[in-house]
Amino acid sequence: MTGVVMKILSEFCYIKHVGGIVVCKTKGIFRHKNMKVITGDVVEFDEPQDQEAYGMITDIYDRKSELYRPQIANIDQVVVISSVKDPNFDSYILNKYLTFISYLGIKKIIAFTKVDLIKRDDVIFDYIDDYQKIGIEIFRINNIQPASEEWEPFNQILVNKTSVFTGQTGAGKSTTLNNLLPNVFQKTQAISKALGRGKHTTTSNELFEFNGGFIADTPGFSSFELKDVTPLDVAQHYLNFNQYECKFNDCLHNIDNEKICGVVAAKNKNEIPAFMYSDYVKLLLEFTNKRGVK
Ligand SMILES: Nc1nc2c(ncn2[C@@H]2O[C@H](COP(=O)(O)OP(=O)(O)O)[C@@H](O)[C@H]2O)c(=O)[nH]1
Ligand SMILES: [Mg+2]
Ligand SMILES: [Zn+2]
Repeated sequence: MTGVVMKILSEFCYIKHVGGIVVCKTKGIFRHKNMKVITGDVVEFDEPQDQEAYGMITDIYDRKSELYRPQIANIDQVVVISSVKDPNFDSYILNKYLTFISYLGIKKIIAFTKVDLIKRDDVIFDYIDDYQKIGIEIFRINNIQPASEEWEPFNQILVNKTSVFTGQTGAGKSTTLNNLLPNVFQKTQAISKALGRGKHTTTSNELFEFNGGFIADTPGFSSFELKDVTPLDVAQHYLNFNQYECKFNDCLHNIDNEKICGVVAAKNKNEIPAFMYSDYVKLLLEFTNKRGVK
């Protein structure tokens, strides 16, 4: 039988399959082969026999994507929860993590929260619109009014997908998840609190069923592992820069020659918003320096 690992508690894997949830252990043979089952894995398993309380996982399917902290496999999309105020909108942090999500080969989506805290004509909305203009899917979320119309399209993108929520502390990840999963998510958090564990210890490695797919929370950006990212990775995965053609294959888009670099040409034509390019230059520098100290 085949199923998806929803969570792992010590040696027990909770597997969702067509018939419901079954608890399984992994075979010792996996440890020899250096294979480890993680949350999100699609696995093959034998159901519990007569007297046994648990079944056995017999095989792990190849992963189409993998996040390391928290360790979750087969993620279709990462939703970056980004508040427009408290904490204030920070394009650099956002752009950095959008780059990393693309680097992992995962689709990126932005949900801007706390839109109720700024005026309709606030300049922040121009920045938000720029993401949409360059082709990134964005949503505006007001968690104070979870029943409002804006939630319907947001609900739709989560249908049949495995989505991971991330973002800065205080951006509204948990509040958004509570609004999507009022019963399940809150209950889990209440339990982990009662057990005296940190809020995230039980939830961050757990998939919750939603709209035919799954959702997982993460402790936030700080957990992302960026050390393997090179300046060239940044160049190739930053926002939508890969849609522009450059004369060099390994172009870092930092030579001031629009005949060679399609990105520089697009920037000069204002097709790329200025803040997105200046964040890029800063990011490139951050990762160049990082390599230097390695
Ligand atoms: N005004 C307003 N406050 C929000 C919104 N979303 C979250 N908050 C508040 O922001 C604070 C941090 O939210 P939380 O979900 O704990 O953030 P997390 O650290 O990303 O999980 C809480 O006090 C929430 O009530 C929103 O859309 N509007
Ligand atoms: Mg939280
Ligand atoms: Zn270039």
